[in-house]
Amino acid sequence: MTTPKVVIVGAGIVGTSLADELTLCGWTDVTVLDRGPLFATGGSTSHAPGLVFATNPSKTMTELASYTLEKFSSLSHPDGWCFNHVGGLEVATTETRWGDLHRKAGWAASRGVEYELLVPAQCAARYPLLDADRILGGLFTPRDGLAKAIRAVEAQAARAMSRGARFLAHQEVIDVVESNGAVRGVRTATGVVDADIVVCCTGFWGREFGRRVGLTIPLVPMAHQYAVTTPLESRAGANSALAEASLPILRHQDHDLYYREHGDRIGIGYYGHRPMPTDLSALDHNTTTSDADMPSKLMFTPDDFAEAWEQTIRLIPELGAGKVDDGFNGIFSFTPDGHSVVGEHRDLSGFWVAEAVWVTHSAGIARTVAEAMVDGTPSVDTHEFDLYRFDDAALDDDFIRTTSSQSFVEVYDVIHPHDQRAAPRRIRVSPFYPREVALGAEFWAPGVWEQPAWYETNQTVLDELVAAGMAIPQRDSWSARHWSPISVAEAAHTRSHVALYDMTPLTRLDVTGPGALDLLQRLTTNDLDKSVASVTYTLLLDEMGGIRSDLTVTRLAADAFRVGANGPLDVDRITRHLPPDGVTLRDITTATCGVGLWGPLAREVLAPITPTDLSNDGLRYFRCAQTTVGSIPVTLMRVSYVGESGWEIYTDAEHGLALWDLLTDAGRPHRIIAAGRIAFNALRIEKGYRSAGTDLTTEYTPDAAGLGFAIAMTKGDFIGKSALTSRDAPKRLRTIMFDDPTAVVLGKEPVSVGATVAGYVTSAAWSPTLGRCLAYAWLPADLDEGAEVTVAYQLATYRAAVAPDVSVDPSMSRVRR
Ligand code: FAD
Ligand code: THG
Repeated sequence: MTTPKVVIVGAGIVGTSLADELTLCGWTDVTVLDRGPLFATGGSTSHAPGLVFATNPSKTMTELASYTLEKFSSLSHPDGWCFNHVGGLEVATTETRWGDLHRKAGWAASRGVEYELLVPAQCAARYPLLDADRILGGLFTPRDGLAKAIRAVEAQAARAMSRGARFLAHQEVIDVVESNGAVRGVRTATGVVDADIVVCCTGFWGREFGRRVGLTIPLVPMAHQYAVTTPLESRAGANSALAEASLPILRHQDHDLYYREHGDRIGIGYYGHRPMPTDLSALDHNTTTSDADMPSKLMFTPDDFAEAWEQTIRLIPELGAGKVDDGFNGIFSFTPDGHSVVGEHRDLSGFWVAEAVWVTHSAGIARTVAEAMVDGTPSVDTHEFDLYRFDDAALDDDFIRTTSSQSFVEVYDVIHPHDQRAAPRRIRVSPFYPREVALGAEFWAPGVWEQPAWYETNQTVLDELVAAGMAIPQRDSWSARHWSPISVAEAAHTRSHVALYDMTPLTRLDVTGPGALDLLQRLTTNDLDKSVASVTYTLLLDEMGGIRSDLTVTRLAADAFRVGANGPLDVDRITRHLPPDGVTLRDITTATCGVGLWGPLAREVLAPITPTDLSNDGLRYFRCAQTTVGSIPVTLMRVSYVGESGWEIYTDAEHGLALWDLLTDAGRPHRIIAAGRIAFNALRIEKGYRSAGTDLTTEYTPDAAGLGFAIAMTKGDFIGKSALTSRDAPKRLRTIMFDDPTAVVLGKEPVSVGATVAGYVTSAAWSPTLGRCLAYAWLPADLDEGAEVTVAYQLATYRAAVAPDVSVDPSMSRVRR
């Protein structure tokens, strides 16, 4: 059997792991080229101290790390171990960190990572060098430990070579050869190496390499300090030269520090210094390079380490008698959101990227890329590290530099799920922005769009509701961050009166042309061949039947569809499936704007200012009308993610302010308010609506997610259809309701049935209608409604019960009224 010719550029841990994984799949025509010597190439892997902590906010990244460390354990190398399970210990010196360690323990619990929360004396028992009086406790993870990165490279390379792969040193790839939109090979100083597939595994050189093929790979090479101390008397003879270490790897994140043993010395890594972005053009000739073969190793800058040393001596007093013996500033990649960058170039077929990958996730990412290449669909959800997850506006140089530096600064910080970056901000604002500012909007910018989270001027609405007897429990300090009780009042007011929601950031696409219907029918699950003016809720699946996203599709004309999507990944998916002709895709998001006008009084607001018959029969639920509001041309869609009667109203961006003003004027007699994202989220959870990326991922099928109604098995073929019938669904997305009205969770908490962790929360919100927190959780399929569960949140355990899927308006009487 002939398999594709693969050239991997870069023989670091990522390129080599990929060669191993590909050859394991039977793709044996693999050539790995590196500009440096083999296998200490001079890249980041050559000197990585190799600490592996599997626990991570991302479920997928936890799984990829777990795979990596178990795989490395199973590798054999003549010089000794490739992975040493010394265990991992993170210590807390502040209450906030101690809460955070409980949060991490929760992630570990629901993902099958062994862990133990330890009191200070237990920490000191595991790590006798610690001053136990300085710490509040620790999180111990026994399967974590040290990867011997170079050995893991050599062991995997040897295996790959035994299956036919070639590794070539001193082969700098200077160009990619392409024709007709596909790669044909790579060029080195000595000639062209033919290839059907080229994979960019060039580590922190990735950004530069991507430029050769017109691709922005958003990463910044950043220096990070690593030092090794003089020997510790108490550790003399504690570790054999072979073992190197027996104490757990240690993290002291309150001061951006981590530690491992090197025999009787301690290695110290530091993230607390100023960000040090590195100019690659200077590297190869850099006189500050401490090792001729190591462009990734810059001279140690002791001044930047002063605080690290001071804090280290406090935590590990015995080091006070010693000093830093050796150190360097090592370079590796940081990205705008801290995640890797992985995928195939959309406009150059056969060009793949696996960049900004830590040793920790290297084998897992390599396996994922191999699956994507060989099988077409990876076995894990990849949206967090997909090459195309970024908005175009986030691929600007300044944005990448600023946000990636911030990723460095925050790498060990306690990050709240709703923390917002300080800069750059106001990259994209809706036309309503000045009005939102005037209303005291508190803005969030999870991507590049500014979005009101709540409006301070709605304090009056809150005051009234409280005066009328509404009780909004005080929150604990963690869940009170980035939150205001005003948001609860906004949600309640939407259910009792009417509110305006800014929908401008929702991705809107026009798919038009004679092939438009066929394309969307093949790409999505529901039947879109309905009458003009229909709106349809439909799903994008992967080839294995897992959910990639959910969309609304509006048929504006026989050959014209308006797609409401969830962001750049949906655009990428559709773009990749465009036929050579017959379909035009246009992203109209920034050229247009929109509001959701929802609530029992929405009809009273809109009817007087539009000629369209808004009665229930005039414009039915899930139908659209192209009409006017005042004299503004608009598209009305009778859709409501908050589960109230009303419309999404879209117009061209230049009419935005006028539309806002018309609606607020018309709404004044009905006490219209503007409401923000927190209210929006609470209302959609009350209504049972899911959110792609958090509640929905490719790990789960539509039936499991409660979205079987959006599948039209009787229409023609669509992507993922054939897989649906055979896929097992042991879990279901369920709604749970907490017993205690003051209990609030934020997402990703473990959910137990009896004493067993059985699932995890995806999203949650405090429901004004029920006076309780509601959450979605992936739970065993056989749990009955009413079944009791417990949820671990910080240091508390909350009781909750499996609730009906839809808490508010299950009969649809509100939305259809
Ligand atoms: P690299 O190892 O840099 O490999 C890229 C290769 O591409 C290089 O060999 C380079 O020579 C080659 N190359 C580049 N351009 C070309 C070209 N044009 N033609 C041919 N070849 C080319 N990670 C952890 O998980 N745990 C840790 O504890 C940890 N600690 C770290 C401490 C320090 C001080 C540093 C610097 C990094 C640390 N990391 C750690 C990060 C980790 O080392 C890197 O993320 C990882 O090694 C990257 O692997 P890679 O294969 O992508 O890149
Ligand atoms: N508005 C528009 N497009 C969107 C969203 C939106 N696209 C992305 C995302 N949000 C899609 N999510 C949903 C989720 C649920 C519903 C609409 C969009 C919804 N569901 C009805 C239900 O489940 O009862 C569908 C009923 C039906 O199929 O008839 O309304 O907010 N434009």
